[in-house]
Amino acid sequence: MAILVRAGAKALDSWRPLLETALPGRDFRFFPELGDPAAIDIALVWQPEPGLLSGLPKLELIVCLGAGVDAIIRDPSFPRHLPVVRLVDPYMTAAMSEYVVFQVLCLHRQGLVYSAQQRRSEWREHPQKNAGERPVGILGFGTLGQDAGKKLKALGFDVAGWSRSAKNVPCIPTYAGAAGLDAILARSEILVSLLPLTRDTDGLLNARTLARLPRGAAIVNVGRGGTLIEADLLAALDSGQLSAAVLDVFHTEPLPPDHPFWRHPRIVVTPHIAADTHPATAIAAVVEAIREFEAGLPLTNRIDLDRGY
Ligand code: NDP
Ligand code: OXD
Repeated sequence: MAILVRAGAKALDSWRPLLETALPGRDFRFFPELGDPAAIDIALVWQPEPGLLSGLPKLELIVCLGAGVDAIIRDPSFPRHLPVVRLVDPYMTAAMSEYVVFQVLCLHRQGLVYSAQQRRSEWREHPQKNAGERPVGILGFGTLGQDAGKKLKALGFDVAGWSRSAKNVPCIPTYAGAAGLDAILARSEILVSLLPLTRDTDGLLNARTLARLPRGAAIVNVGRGGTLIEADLLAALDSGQLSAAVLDVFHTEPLPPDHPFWRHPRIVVTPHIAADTHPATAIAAVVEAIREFEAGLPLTNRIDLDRGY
């Protein structure tokens, strides 16, 4: 049987030699070269075109070449009976934490304010809190959220985390479920979202929830663009409810050139680069998922389709 690999052209150039070395003798089909679709039993995919997976009649396993599986499972024709494994790679986790720590520090140390002042040659000091006086809330306290939270905590920030199920993380207060949401919002001067996009998190950052944050709070969205109502963010910035937003993910990617976020003085835009898949390290997780599947073992990072992540 054959393994389909579907990723962007540049990523395929990296994946091809790694896969051929790690799984010698296997029959790989590098998209768009599919060959006989009925020969494919495993698909390694990132953002597959709608209909691609449902067109593989003998498919048995889907491995996502990224952490977020939303682009795979939102396809209405997606074969829902099949197991989907998401990527968990320590390199990606470390990269995400670097991004989150960097952006939280920038917000905490008023980077946007001082950059704007420099452009005006304006020498003016502002009161500065210590990290311990800065409450940071992390929505999505899973693999990535907990690592970022622990690193922010090590810098002295007053960190809390929010997840669907209750968590017990040493030295970090945690909140869970709908009942815990308002409480973490109310304490978060900087709110980081590392939520997956699911039917429950779609539009979760909206006028109502942004209004629960302390006045002048800032947000960092690195989860998925669909979790944030863009018009509500702009309104919250205009009203002063929010002071700044750092956004790495968007409803439409690439962000269209005429989108108001690009030129907003209190929005930082990065092009979905917080934590790219790094094939050289991610190969280990991909090979492990195939090994577990072929040995009939439970799949370590299998997603729960009912939860959507
Ligand atoms: P995990 O599955 O490990 O963590 C997801 C977290 O979100 C869990 O804590 C989960 O709760 C929580 N969660 C999910 N739904 C809800 C809900 N309805 N209410 C409250 N909490 C909820 O995923 P990762 O940490 O590995 O990745 C998170 C996301 O980060 C990815 O899905 C992807 O969208 C994004 N990402 C972005 C990248 C970028 O470059 N910008 C790169 C990589 C990932 P519980 O623990 O109870 O299950
Ligand atoms: C991912 C991403 O989910 O890159 O891996 O966003």
